[in-house]
Amino acid sequence: MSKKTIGLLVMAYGTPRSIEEIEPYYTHIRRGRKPSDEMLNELTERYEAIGGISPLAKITEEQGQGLEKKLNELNEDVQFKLYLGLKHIDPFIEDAVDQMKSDGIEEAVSIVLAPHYSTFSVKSYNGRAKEHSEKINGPKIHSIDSWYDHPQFIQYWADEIKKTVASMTEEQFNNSVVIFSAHSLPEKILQNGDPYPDQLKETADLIAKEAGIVNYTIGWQSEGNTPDPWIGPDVQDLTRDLYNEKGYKAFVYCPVGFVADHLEVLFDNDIECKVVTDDLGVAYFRPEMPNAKPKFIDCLADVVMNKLAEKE
Ligand code: FEC
Repeated sequence: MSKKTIGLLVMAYGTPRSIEEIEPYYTHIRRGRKPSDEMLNELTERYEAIGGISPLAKITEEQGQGLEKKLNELNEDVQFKLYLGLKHIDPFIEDAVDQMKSDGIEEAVSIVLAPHYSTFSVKSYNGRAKEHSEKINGPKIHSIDSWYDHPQFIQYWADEIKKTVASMTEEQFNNSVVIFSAHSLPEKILQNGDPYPDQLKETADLIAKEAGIVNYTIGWQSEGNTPDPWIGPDVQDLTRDLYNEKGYKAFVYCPVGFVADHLEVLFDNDIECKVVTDDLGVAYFRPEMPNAKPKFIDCLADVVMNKLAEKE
């Protein structure tokens, strides 16, 4: 008897794969409004500053393939088949759902490569997948909402922080602070009781406890280019405030709201935050991102397995 195939819908933000793709990508992020030349140039310069294009496309692919492989190693009676669905560039989430339908997939599990739930992010990924599937009479999708407190995710960051701490001088360690951050969102999400900020705080508390860190706080980064107020404090302002108030000499940035090396980390942390720490004459540390490291893939596989066990 042939094994049942379950669709593994892995959803991620997406990134332009060439300079030419920056404009359509940015237009999609802006819900169809073309960016001005000035905005486009500014974004292109940010990509140039991290080497031309972002490594995100390759990493997302590796994460998806690693997860598919791990799940197939763990399960003998079913076969998982990977479908990548991106938020802002092809293959879009809807393309992946279409592909599942044309491959005859009847049941799928979906995971977003972002740990924390927000109405602005994870809800929209899962909503797009389910709505499209209902529209085309496609597969039944079991959506995962969040995994910000998964023990293996917490352990990943705690281990990275311990490695970072081990590389510090004693003076740096005695005067260090860890800043846990996620992508900022417009403040209006808070009016409807969005769980996003509380989930970030819980991630930070759990990691700090596991790593034995006492000096830590949360911050927000990468806020968008729109007139709305965004959730703060912004990590750069926070760095200056912490320096002025507490005199820390070493800053450890943990962008735990992301899972890969990409523009928002390589530019917003490694360039923008570092400009601030250099200006203050203090040390900058940024532990490695999970990317497709086996420990992280194992964590994602456990998240998927738990979801499937829940439905049985
Ligand atoms: O190419 C790369 O390497 C970077 C990809 C990238 C990731 C990412 C993650 C998140 N975003 C979230 C929310 C918003 C909101 C706006 C917004 C704007 C941008 C722009 C770029 C961009 N985002 Fe993004 N984000 C990435 C890239 N993001 C480029 C446009 C230029 C700019 O504003 O900086 C504002 C939209 C608007 O203008 O109305 C809101 C959230 C995440 C984390 C969760 C996830 O991965 O889905 C939330 C990666």
